[in-house]
Amino acid sequence: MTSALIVIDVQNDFCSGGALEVPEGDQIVAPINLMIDDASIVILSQDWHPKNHASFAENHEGSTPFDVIEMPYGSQTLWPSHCVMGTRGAEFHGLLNTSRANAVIRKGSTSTIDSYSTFFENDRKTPTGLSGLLRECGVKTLTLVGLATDFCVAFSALDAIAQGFEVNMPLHACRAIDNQGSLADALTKLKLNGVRLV
Ligand code: VGL
Ligand code: ZN
Repeated sequence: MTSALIVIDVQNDFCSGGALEVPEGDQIVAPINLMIDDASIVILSQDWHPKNHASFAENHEGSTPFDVIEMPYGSQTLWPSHCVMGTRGAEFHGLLNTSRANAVIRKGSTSTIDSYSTFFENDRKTPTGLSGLLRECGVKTLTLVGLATDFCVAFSALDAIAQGFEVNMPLHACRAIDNQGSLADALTKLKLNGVRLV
């Protein structure tokens, strides 16, 4: 049975000194590199926003990071500006082994909508094409790792389940933002939906 390793958003802005630093984010690079060595299919995802992106607090007057606003597709946490396309912050962590990647999926490039998941934008409808790619390659089982456990990895895992894949999430290779209980909420949802937390 074919499986794929999906490495979510291991980018400078989510690592130490980055614009949206995830605590201990750097610590997952070494374990992920080991998993990359053993994987038959490797997909990397990259958060890739235009400067005027609607998820940036800076683009909403009077807002500060971590405020929550209502958008046409639901509530949206506002973030410090991060992973702006073409900047150093959007590049992969310098020690991540990107050489064996079969494909890189970029997401969050439409200014009006965020995309935590590497399968669908936050409207839960607009696809990135990843499902089709995996299906065409005969992939049935996914291992999801990366940043952040409670946002992009969790949203990707839930979409993957909804798309009919079996999903493993080794938590030693993920780290969380954990804003206002977001990690506990995500872990509960992941378990309920059949994601295997290992
Ligand atoms: C992410 C917040 C905003 C993530 C991306 O990779 O988890 N979180 N953009
Ligand atoms: Zn983002």
